[in-house]
Parts: sequence; structure tokens; C-alpha cells
Amino acid sequence: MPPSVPITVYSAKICPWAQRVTLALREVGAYANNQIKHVEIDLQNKPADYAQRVNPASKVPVLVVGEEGAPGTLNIPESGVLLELVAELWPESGLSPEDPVKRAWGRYFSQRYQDVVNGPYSQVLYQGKTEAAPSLLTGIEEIQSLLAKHNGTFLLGDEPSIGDLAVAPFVGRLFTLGKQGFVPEDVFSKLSSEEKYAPFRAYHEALVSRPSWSETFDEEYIVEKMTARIKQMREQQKL
Ligand SMILES: N[C@@H](CCC(=O)N[C@@H](CS)C(=O)NCC(=O)O)C(=O)O
Repeated sequence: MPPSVPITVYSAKICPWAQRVTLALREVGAYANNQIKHVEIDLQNKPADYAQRVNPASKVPVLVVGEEGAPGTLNIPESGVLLELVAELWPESGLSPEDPVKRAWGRYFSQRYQDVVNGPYSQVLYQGKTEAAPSLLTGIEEIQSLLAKHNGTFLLGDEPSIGDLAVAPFVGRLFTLGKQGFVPEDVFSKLSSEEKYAPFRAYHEALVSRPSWSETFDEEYIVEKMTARIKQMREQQKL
């Protein structure tokens, strides 16, 4: 059953945190059934009243639950919170496992991915710190060991759950931008070809093969925007 209140999502396709939420909304079928309104925000040209009207932190993603501006309506930011909210609003989607231990495992997985993979990945990408690249591979090995705790394609089995959607935007961008040469070649070629990393490659393939991925990821746009942004950030580091 879809929720009975109107829901609006504020998103930006450049943003991996926002993609977590649009992925979840696609997975539960919210777009297909017109159950939500989507507002795309250009982060370089945000509406002047965005912080005051939508999110005081001035960020995407945000879900507005209720009629916009009506008494009692809540504007809820933070992708981790929103992933759980979407899963709970559409419980039949199975995105949120019934077993609290499995839910905790998904949250831990998501957090650990940020710490051991996305940390070094961001250093490599934005600061051009090639010395952080080997720890990216160590992090991926650890992530593989967490994935191996359950059989199946995804973290908890053959269907994706919140933990998978939480990391998917980052896993997808790692390969997309790696192919563009933003990850040092020696490290990216290991990731792309060594048997040791086959489980992570299979995980990436499973995530990006879902219709929800192509519905939320505009590769050409991301490559263009990120190329400009990475160059700019690396230039700033040199100052
Ligand atoms: N912790 C937040 C992070 C969201 C975030 O950093 N969003 C960025 C875009 S990726 C943003 O909206 N930045 C404001 C801006 O660029 O003006 C979450 O998980 O939702």
C-alpha cells in the first residue's frame, strides 16, 4: 500500500546521497504509480529560498511528507534516514528486512563502506592523493568479506535491501569515474581484472543491472559534471 499522504522528493542527479533515495523510490514503484512528486534541483543554481523553504542545511535529498507548506507537513533530509523511511512506507517492498539483526547489518555495511572505501576514494578523486589508492583496494576486500556473510547477489540475499541502496551510488561512481582515469591506473586495473576482486565486480554489476539504476543514473551528465568538479577541486588543492 502506498502511503496516503502526498510525498515530494527534492533531488539532484549529480548527488550520490540523493540517488540513494531516488533508487529506493524506484525500487518501491513510487514513480511508476505517480505516488510522488519529483523536484530536480540544480545545485549550482538553487532557488533563493531553498534553505528557508525546504531544508535549512540547503542540501538534497529531502522528502516532504504531506502537502508542501501545510500545517503538520514535515520536510525530512538525510539520505540514511530517508532510505529507512521509504522502506518503511512501502513495507511490502521488502527493502527493510523484518529481522532487526539484518537491518543492523545493513546499516553497519553502509557505514563501513563510507569509512573504508569512500574515504580513500574521495581522497584519490578530489585531492588527487594517489597514495590513498591502495587502501581503496584493502577497503574493497573488507567489503567483500561483509558481502560473503550471506549467500546471494546482494548483501542479504538475492534481493536488494537498504544496505545495498546506501552504497550503490558510490559503487557505481567508483567504476564510472575509474574508467575515466580518475583512479590511478595500476589500482583500477587490479580492481577491473584481478580474480581477487571478482566478487566486488559482480556486486557492482548486480547493482547497475537493476532498472532502478538506469532510471536514476545519467552517466553522460555525471561524467561531464564530475570531470569539471574534480579538476577544479584538484586545482584548489595545489593552491
Ligand atoms: N548527509 C547528507 C549529505 C547530502 C549532501 O551532501 N548533498 C549535497 C549534494 S551531493 C548538497 O546538497 N550540497 C549542497 C550544495 O551543493 O549546494 C545526506 O546523506 O543526505
